[in-house]
Amino acid sequence: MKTVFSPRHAGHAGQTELVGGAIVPGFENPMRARHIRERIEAVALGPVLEPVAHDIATAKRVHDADYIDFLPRAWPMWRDAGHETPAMPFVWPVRGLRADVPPKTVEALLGYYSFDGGATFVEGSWEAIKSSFDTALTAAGLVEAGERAAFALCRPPGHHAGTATMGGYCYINNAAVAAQWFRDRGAGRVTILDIDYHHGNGTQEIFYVRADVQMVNLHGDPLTEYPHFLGHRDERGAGPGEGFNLNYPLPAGTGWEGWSAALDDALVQVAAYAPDILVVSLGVDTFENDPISAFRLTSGDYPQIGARIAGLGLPTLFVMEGGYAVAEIGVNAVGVLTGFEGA
Ligand code: OKP
Ligand code: ZN
Repeated sequence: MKTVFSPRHAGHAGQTELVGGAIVPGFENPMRARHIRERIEAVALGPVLEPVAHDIATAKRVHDADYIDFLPRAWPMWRDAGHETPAMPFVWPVRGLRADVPPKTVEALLGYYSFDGGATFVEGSWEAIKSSFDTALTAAGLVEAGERAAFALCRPPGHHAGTATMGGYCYINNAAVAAQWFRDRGAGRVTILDIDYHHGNGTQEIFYVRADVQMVNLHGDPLTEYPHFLGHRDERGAGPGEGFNLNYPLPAGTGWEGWSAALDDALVQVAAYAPDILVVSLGVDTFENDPISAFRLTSGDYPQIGARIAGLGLPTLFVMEGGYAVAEIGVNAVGVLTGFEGA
């Protein structure tokens, strides 16, 4: 399997985040991509290609234009406002406040365009965000050109990014951009299967009223797990999209037995939808030792996930999302890919 990977992810570094009231080093760090890349070479998964630059207008097919236009401006505005620390929002237009009047200062705009404080900016962030978008589209191009599958080693991840909001380490929704790109290139139906530990709230929001993109999500129950405010079982799509959004919230502590049973049910639903293309939002924070998650999958489980997905027999684009057990992230993510290839 070919991988697309950009060294430009590495400028998105030195992030901090608030955990329990304390500022700590960000879990979403450059070592993640480095370990995955090294594992690809160690197992000789296949060639690693650099992405081709794509027009950012393609991101505006699934995100609001003003939101996308803000992303490259966030760090320069923050710096010009006199800050030196990572740019982080701290006020949001939630219930009872107005979200229909765009504010003018960078501090306010960061809140206007986010749903939490988890998507921060440093100087190299935009270049990394753009490279992640380019990586997804370049890998999508490989599948479009006839590859059975391709791996977009995206960093930063994307599945929490909605129509006009960043959050949870995500800025541009790479999987959603790729799915829309396949549609625009003539695919009739696309399925996004999101197996990251966290619910792909951004992807769900983007496609919620659409029947042409099926969204299937396996994740920690939002009653206790991030992002908390979306991802319940009763969210099944709306209007023409009714029935095309499927959520499998699972309790903290879920291991292979419970998780794989949900996957098998999900795969039956995907097969029934009969998409032309499958996009997998690949997170491996379902791993038993993940520092911010609570499922109990083991490294030996990941190749089986890949094999079961391969059983669909669909052209498949894997898009990297989360996974924070840095030492094992390569073994686990690449395990899914080798399992897919071996099936
Ligand atoms: C991004 B992805 C829990 C804090 C959660 C944000 C997690 C974002 C995960 N103590 N912080 O879906 O892997
Ligand atoms: Zn996650």
